[in-house]
Amino acid sequence: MKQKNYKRTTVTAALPYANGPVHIGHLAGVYVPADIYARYLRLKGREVLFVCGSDEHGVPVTIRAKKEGCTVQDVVDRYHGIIKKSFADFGISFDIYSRTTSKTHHQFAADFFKKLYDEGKFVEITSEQFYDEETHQFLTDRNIKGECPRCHAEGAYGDQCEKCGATLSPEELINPVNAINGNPLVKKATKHWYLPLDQYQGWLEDWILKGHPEWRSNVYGQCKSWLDGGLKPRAVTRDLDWGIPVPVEGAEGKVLYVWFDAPIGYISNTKELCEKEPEKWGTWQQWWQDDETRLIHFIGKDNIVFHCIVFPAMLKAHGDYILPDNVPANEFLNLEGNKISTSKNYAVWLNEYLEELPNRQDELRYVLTANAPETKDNDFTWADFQARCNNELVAVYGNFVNRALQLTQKYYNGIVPECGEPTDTDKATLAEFASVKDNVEKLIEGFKFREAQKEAMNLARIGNKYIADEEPWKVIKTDPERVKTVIYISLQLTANLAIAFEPFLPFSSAKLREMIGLQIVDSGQLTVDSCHADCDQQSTLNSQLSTVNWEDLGKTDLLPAGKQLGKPSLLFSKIEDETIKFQTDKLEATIKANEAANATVAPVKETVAFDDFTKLDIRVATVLECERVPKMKKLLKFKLDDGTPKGRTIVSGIAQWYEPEQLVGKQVLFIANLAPREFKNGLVSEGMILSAENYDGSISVTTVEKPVKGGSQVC
Ligand code: B3M
Ligand code: ZN
Repeated sequence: MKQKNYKRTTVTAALPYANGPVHIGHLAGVYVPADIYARYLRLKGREVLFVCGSDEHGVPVTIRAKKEGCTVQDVVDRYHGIIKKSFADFGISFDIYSRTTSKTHHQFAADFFKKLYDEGKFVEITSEQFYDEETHQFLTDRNIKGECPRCHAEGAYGDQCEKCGATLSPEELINPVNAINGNPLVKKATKHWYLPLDQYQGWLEDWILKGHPEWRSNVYGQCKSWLDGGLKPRAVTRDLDWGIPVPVEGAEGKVLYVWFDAPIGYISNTKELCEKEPEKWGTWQQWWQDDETRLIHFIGKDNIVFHCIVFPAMLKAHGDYILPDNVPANEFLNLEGNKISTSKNYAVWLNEYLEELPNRQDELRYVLTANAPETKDNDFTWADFQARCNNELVAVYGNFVNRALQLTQKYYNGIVPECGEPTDTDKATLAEFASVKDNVEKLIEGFKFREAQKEAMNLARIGNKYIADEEPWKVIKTDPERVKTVIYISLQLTANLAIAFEPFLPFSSAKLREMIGLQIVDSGQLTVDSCHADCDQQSTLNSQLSTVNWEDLGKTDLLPAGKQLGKPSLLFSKIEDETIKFQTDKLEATIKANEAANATVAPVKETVAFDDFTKLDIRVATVLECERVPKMKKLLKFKLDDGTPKGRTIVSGIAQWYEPEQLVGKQVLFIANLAPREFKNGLVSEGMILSAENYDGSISVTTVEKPVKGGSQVC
């Protein structure tokens, strides 16, 4: 298909729910790829608007508020702040990050609804829905709980069972109740407005299936299966007290469905920006209603239907709007083999990452892109993070740049030397460089970011190999003229790397550019304190700065001979084992805590009569000796002071949980009148030591709170 030449691009990134902080899954799936794309376009000198904001409506925020015992407004205010800061900290260069509780958005979304309503684009349907008679509330799917009809787990939601993953409707739940208070539910009639997607079926088939065969296969495939299944009308309003009130008489207690208002947020946030800085951004209509504008939605795979089917149908119903040209949705990122989960706190939260690994934004951006879930679900592991940082960023990119800059300092006081006659190797190296631009471009424009970054890293590999093969540190003794050429070429490669990595690793590119005095067109803001370059160099280097852009990539004269470079410092440093261990321990602890929270208590055994209970003689003894039993791995042999001159021997199967010496001197509980038991090797156990099992199956010996005399009875 021929690509149309667009004048400008509107890039959107899914609006994250303000019901928790953002984690690496969000970053990998949506925000890093979107940011690479937006930065790349800016570097190319294209007109681009990168828009996002918090999604502050919907049920999840209301559930969070109930859980935390605060108002919904408190929840969204808090998480909006945290999320916005995390994005800025990671260099996600939105031109605007606003929120769906803004006045502009409420007005815009209500007007959008009203226009469709007035033009008769909705159908009104009255249906029976679950109702809590005590609180006088209709309940949304998420607020209904019950037994899963598939796996019979308790506590499945009205839209999904988290145990077996089944997609459900509340009608299917066995014994549905109000998830908040456990009240039983009745069915009651309620009226809602529906977008009749069935009426858009033919149009959507033409537009997507015929018009966009180039979309990623996961996106195209999901659309096709929705279309093949036949579209049905979808409710765009809900009975809820949090959200944008339905702007129609007689609709009290109803709000716009969150998935109706959230995508409109892309447009209203654009409007907010354009109204704030009209000279810079022009009108919002330019970004949303002009045929010369290309619209790209970055999202995760669970949002495909809304961005490819529902939102386009809304835009079509409204008229005037452009439609997305591409929707490069990613699959999911797992964490150490498990699903990332906000509700189970199983994630690497961006705010915590930066506290624990300060100034390492680019390391995370790099690994998330290298492992991006573009075609299938992928796994993030800390071991892989460490390996990629140390073996690629430090050992290849960082090492090459550091060698080139340090040698320039050492031999030429930081001044770029003259280039002599290039050898065949020099020419081949430079030619390889020249081809990188086209490759990276094609890949980025085809939304293949992991391949594109790999290509940029290959550039660093070429440089690393070149300098290692040419060995300027040896040649300097025999042929100092030749070294000038080798260093000259190495410095050109260095400058190329600063450009090639700019969309991917903006922090280290900024640092590198400062060291070599290379100014680039603005690819997007970085927060000042997170750009850790040595800023004193700025003043001395400014006079020699030349401004480059993406088109300069591949050039071999970016740093002219005679140019004074700044003081070099390391671009990356190694990630130590302790750092990784800290992170993996933290995840393990979360898993344990979740297991503990879910652990079920064993059912209580049949009742026994008091007389039966008194038949057991439970006593306290002091452990005199404790040792392992040869050839019987599970057993520990105890010599106990049970108050008798002879003492007592008990054998217990707890060797897996204790070192024998840990128990010597401890007071333990034991059953004194249990019939003796003989083991295969002739060993006789005269009773049983009592212990308790933990949720993870580990064993803890029971003991007394204050020392007592050996043989004292437990009553
Ligand atoms: N907030 C769902 C999500 O975060 C939703 C996206 C809205 S984009 C318009 O996955
Ligand atoms: Zn289930």
